[in-house]
Amino acid sequence: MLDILSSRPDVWGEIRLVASARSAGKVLQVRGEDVEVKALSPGVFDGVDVAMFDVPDEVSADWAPVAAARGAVAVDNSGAFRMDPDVPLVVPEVNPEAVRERPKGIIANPNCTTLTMMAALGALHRRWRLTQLVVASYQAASGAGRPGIDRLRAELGVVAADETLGSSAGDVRRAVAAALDDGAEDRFPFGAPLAMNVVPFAGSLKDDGWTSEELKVRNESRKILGIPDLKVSATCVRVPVVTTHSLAVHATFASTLTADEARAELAAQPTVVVLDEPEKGVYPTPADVVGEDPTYVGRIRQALDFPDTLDLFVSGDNLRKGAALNTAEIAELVAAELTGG
Ligand code: 11C
Repeated sequence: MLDILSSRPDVWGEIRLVASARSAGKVLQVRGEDVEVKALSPGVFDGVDVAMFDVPDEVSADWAPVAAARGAVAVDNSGAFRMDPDVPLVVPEVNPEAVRERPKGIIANPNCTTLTMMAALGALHRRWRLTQLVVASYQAASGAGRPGIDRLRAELGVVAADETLGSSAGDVRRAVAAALDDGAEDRFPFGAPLAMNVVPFAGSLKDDGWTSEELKVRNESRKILGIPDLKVSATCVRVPVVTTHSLAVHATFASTLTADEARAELAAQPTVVVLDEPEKGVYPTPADVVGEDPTYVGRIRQALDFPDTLDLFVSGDNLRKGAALNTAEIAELVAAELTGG
């Protein structure tokens, strides 16, 4: 967030940094200046126009209303308010007008898995009307925060040191558990080893075998796109990538569209990059997209047996567009509104 605020057009006056009491007094750099972190308290929001929250759900649930009551517009990156009917859920490329309908003074930023495909799907929906969405995600370890990154790196270190691993059932599981968890095989933060593996589980377990991530993809896509009855089915999978989520998308539209038409429409979007020359090995991969702001799309195909359906592959940096960048973009829309733009 600090990096993004420092590199985007500077529309801000004072930037106040706020954190828990444990971090108060630390000095961090933003816009090239040293700024001392203040401890979270109601008074820190006095005089603030826009408060960007990047904290756990329960902290946002308590404090975003406090910021709003003190006169700030809260832009919240947690899951606390996303499905509240009085809180808009905004992706500036898709529903920028929604920022102005905020009766609670709170605007929500979507989940990074949903966000990764929204700029592309929003553009296709505007032209061909989306009716069904089936996706599989390929989610990076940083979706689970810094501990997730540290864990993946530690596991990669373990498996890199033994070239016999990956040849018999359970050998990676046993080696990682022995090296990192005192041999316990029930402590994997990702549910199973992530190095040399993929894990078909992200988030927490909800009813009927669905995960919280899969339900967020369904509910948030419907709300952002404004299609309450959109048929959605998602399988969320964690992959051994540090940062950048990807999705394989199978999207059905109200009318027939060709891959060329979709490619041209996507290429015309300012925040979408089409990388789609498979004959030359050109398609998005997370390792090539990390650190970038746009959504990258490739492998665009008209589904062979479904002429109204596209298959495509999308990659986007989950920490930038998937989180801090979209939050900053929403905040900039509010700043423009407040300054008469
Ligand atoms: C993950 N998408 O990759 C999650 C992280 O609802 O904001 C973000 C969770 C959220 O683990």
